[in-house]
Amino acid sequence: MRFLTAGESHGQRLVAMLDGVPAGVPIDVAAIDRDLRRRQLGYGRGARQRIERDQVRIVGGVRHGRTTGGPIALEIDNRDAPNWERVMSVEPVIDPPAPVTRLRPGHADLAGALKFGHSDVRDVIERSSARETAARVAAGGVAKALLALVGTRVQSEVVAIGSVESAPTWDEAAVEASEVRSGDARRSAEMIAAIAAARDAGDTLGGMVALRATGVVPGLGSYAEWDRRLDGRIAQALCSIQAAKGMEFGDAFAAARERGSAVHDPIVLEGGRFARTRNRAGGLEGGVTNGNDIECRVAFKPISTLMKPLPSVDLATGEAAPAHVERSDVCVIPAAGVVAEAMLAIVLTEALLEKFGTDDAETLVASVERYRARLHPLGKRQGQGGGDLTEMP
Ligand code: EPS
Repeated sequence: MRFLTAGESHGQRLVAMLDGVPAGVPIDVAAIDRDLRRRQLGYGRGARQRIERDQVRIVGGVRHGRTTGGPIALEIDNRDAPNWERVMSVEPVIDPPAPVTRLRPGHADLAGALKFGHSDVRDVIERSSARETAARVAAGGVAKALLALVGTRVQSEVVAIGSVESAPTWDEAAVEASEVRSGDARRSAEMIAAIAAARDAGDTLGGMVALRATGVVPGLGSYAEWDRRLDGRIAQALCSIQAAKGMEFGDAFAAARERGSAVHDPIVLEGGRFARTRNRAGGLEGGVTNGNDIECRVAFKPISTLMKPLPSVDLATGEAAPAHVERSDVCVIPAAGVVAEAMLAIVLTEALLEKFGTDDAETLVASVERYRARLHPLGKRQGQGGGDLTEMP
């Protein structure tokens, strides 16, 4: 499967293209729109989200509610675009807007301008903006639909905003009811207060998101080649999200300070099935899914557009100048969780299709069932009855 997005933050629309999705995957447009809505919510979002009402328009690859096997083309309109017609015109304009030249520390402004030789940072901002993540979430909706066929589900929960931390509850109803997507009501209130305080100070806040995939097919990825290790590929996908600066599988950073005997997850047989007494590895060993839930966390820096700007330099004059200020968010961590779900779903779908490569969903599901059944004899050989490497979904 291949996946690309295109489009600018204030251009006409965002586009996502997915190629290599098997035929026959049921696509529920309302479910994709629900995820797009979830991405727009969250305490600390800016005024832009009051303008947008993100909805997917599928313009290729789906017919009568099912994928056809052709490339899937997805579009999401930018409702704000009419207000940016002159700024974003595809054709040259006779009265171009003043260029953006005051570089924002933390944003792609300087690195992007140096790389592409832009003298107007607007050319960088428009594509580096996290608005692009709406297209990722729409594509992730297709991936989620395919994963559902083999019993795999992806969830996210906010576990830190600024210095307010909480343990994941995985209580989906509570998470979705919380304005910061934390299942812990007390911590939610503290997180909201922290965002409000940052906003009042003209500042921004980052945080952390926990991700979990359940019903994961064991054996995805590979230990045999560096670029096929699934942990590395998941890390790449998650760290590619705007503002993401780090991630860990299981509790990797805590485990780095402990001894092996405390860290590795003992293997036991439970009713003829292989099981673990804990999951500190986060569901991957040797770059391969081991059948446990995939559990990881992603750290996001605070948004880099500050209402009280940091000292910077003007790209055009080379003189000291405060950074550019424009409409932005105070905190995007609740939305970042929804984007992270999409990226994890996309990588798991890629890995699933690599292992069970096929043109149609029915054959895919049958192959996965046969593979899962093949894992039984291991338990049988040890006289434990019909064991399975993992729980069947
Ligand atoms: C975003 C839309 C953007 C920003 C945000 C993400 O809208 P606008 O730039 O029109 O306010 O709110 O983008 C950034 C934080 C950024 O640094 O570019 C969205 O839809 O997610």
